[in-house]
Amino acid sequence: MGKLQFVVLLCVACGNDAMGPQPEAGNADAPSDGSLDGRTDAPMDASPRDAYRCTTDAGGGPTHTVYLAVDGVSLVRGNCNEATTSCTNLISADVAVPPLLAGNPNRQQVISDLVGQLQQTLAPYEVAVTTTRPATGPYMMIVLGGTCSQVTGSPLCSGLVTGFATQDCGNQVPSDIGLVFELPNFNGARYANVVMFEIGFAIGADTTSVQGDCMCQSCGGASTPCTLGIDVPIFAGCGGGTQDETRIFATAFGCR
Ligand SMILES: [Ca+2]
Repeated sequence: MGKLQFVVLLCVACGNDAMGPQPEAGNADAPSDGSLDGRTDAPMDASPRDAYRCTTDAGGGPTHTVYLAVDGVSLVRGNCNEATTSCTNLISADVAVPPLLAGNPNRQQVISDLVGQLQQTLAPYEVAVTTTRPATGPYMMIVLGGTCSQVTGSPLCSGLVTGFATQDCGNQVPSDIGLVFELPNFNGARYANVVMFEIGFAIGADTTSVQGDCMCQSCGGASTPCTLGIDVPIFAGCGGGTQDETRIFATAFGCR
């Protein structure tokens, strides 16, 4: 099992100084290629970096899956981060997460919008988004539903917290689990942005304060689709400096 990094709270509007890693100041000379420590680069490593933007088919590769658990799932507390067994260290006790927006008349529309936006944002990459649990792993599982306190029992929960995730520096864990909480007035687009953040976190991307970026830690309330940047200044969760998010996604999933 890969090493587990720290847990980050993704917030609707919490300030960067309120929680989470601090920005690294004046580090203009840091590597800008977003390379992942200890990881062998994917075959499309040939420069120029445009190759990472998945503008052309890189020749296929394994199909990856992001499973959105929106219909309720039982999570098991453990020192683990394993979607196939629903085992996670993000919770304080075993918990049955309720379905997302149970009883809400807009439920299906929200889920449809959420899936649609994710599929559009991830279209360049070799990754499928589904609400049906795969029969076998590996797959990433993003659990949506329940309140932060209800699901995690964590004292860190507040009305601003939209999700919990474990940062997987170097993407060593193949079947990560992320949690997204049910929040008032969140539509599909807003949920999609939170999920994108968690997917990035689970493949080793770092957090940023850049508005509109998918790894923006304090942009959880944004209702327009987030984007993946190329030279994004980041906090120092895995490294620091800047990161090429298109490269990180292409390395993790491959180009479609
Ligand atoms: Ca991972």
